[in-house]
Amino acid sequence: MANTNITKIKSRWILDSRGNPTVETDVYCGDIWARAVVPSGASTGEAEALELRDGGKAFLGKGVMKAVQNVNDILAQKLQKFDVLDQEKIDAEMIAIDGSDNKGNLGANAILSVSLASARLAAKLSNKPLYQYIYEIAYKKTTERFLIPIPQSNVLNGGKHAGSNLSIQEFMILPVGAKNFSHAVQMVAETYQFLKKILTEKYGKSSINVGDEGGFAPNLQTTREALDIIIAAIENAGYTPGLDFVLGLDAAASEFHHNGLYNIDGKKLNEPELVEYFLQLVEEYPLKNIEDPFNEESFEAFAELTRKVRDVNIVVDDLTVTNVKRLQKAINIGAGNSLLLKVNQIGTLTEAISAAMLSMKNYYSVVVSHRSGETCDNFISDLAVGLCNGQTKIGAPCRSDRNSKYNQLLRIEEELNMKATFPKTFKDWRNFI
Ligand code: 2PG
Ligand code: MG
Repeated sequence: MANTNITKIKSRWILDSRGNPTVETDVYCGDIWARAVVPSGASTGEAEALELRDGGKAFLGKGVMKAVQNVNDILAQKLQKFDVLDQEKIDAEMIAIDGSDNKGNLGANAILSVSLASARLAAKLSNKPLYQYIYEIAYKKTTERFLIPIPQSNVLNGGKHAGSNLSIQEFMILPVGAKNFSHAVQMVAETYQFLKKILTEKYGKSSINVGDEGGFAPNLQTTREALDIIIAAIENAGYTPGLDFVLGLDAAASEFHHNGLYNIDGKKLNEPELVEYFLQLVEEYPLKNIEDPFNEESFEAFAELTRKVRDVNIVVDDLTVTNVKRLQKAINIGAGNSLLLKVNQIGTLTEAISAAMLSMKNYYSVVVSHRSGETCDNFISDLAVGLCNGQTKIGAPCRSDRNSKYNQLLRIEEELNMKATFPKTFKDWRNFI
C-alpha cells in the first residue's frame, strides 16, 4: 500500500436536522479523502463529553466556529504525517492534545469529526467497506460473516423531542420477526403508514406532525394511550404484536424527574412506584426494551428494575454516556443489561469501541444509536454492522437524516448477501464475538 499518512484536514460548519450548526471534517491522504459529520443530542446526559458551542448571539449561541477552528488550526497541524491506519494513535493523540477529562478544550464535536473521518479514510485506503474495517479494529481479527442490526424504530415522539404532553421521549417498534433487514424495513415502514392513518382518523391532521426523530408527535396524554395506538397500527398493518414486533421505550427519565419525583401520566411517582409502573407495562404490553427508566444518577433503581424483569432490555444511556468508567460502575451493581452507544457522548471511535467491548464482555448487549440532531452521515450503520452487536436505534423510517441510516443498512445487507445474518433474538450477537 502506498503512503497512508494524513496530509491535510479541513473542517467547516454545516446545518443539522434541527437547523443548528454542526461540525463537518474532511481528512486527506494526498488526493484521497473522506468526510464525517457529528450529531447532537437534546436530552443529553450530564456526564457526556463536551460539545463545544460558541455562545453569544449568532445561532442563539449554538455556533461551532471555535470547534471548527480547533480542527483547522490545531488538529490539522498536529496530526500531519500520522498514519491514518492507526486509529488508536490518532484518537489518543487528540485526547492528549485536549488534555481535559471531558474534551472540553478542543470540543468533543471537533475531535469526533476527525476521528470518524479518519476511520472512513482508512477503510477507503485499505479498499475495505467501513464496517469490515471497524470489525478489524474492534476485534483485532478479520471475518467473513456479519450480523445486521434489528432496528429500534421510534414511531411516536414525546418528551424533549416533541411538543406534546407525553413524558416518555420515544415509543419504538422492533421488528423481531423479520426475515432479514429489508423485510424489517418494510414492516416498520408499513406500520408507520398505518399509524399515520389511525392518528389522523382519531385525532385529526395536526396529530401527524413529526418530532425530531421522524416519529409522529400527537398530543396524547398518557403512555398507555400511545402504546395502544401503536399496537393498533401493528395489527392494522397485518402483523402480530409480540411475535412480529415487540415494543420499546426510551423514557429519558432525567427529563421528567424533579426533586426525587417523576412526573408521568399526570402523576408524581417516587422511584419504587416508577419501578412498579414499568413492571405493569411489561405485564400489559409486549414491551421488551426500556431505556433510561430512571434519572441519570439512579444506578440503584436501574439495578432494581433489571433484577425484576425477565428478557427485557434495560438500556443505559444517560446513566453511562458511552463512558467506560460509568459503564463499569453500572456493571458492578447490575444496573441495566444493555448499553446505548453514542459516538458523540464520548468523542472518539476508539473509546466508543472500548465501551462496546466492555459491555459485551459483561453480557450487556449493545445498541448503536443516533442522536436527535442528525445529518445524512450514516457512519453508525457501518459501526453497528462492524461491531456485530445486533441492534441499532435510528429513529422513524421518515426524514432523510433517519432514512440515511436505514438505507445504508439496506445497501450493506445487499452487498453482504449470504454473509449477512439478521438476528432471531437479542442474544444472537454472542455467536459473533
Ligand atoms: C436518546 C437520544 C437519541 P438525544 O435519548 O437516546 O434518541 O436523544 O440525542 O436527544 O439525547
Ligand atoms: Mg436515550
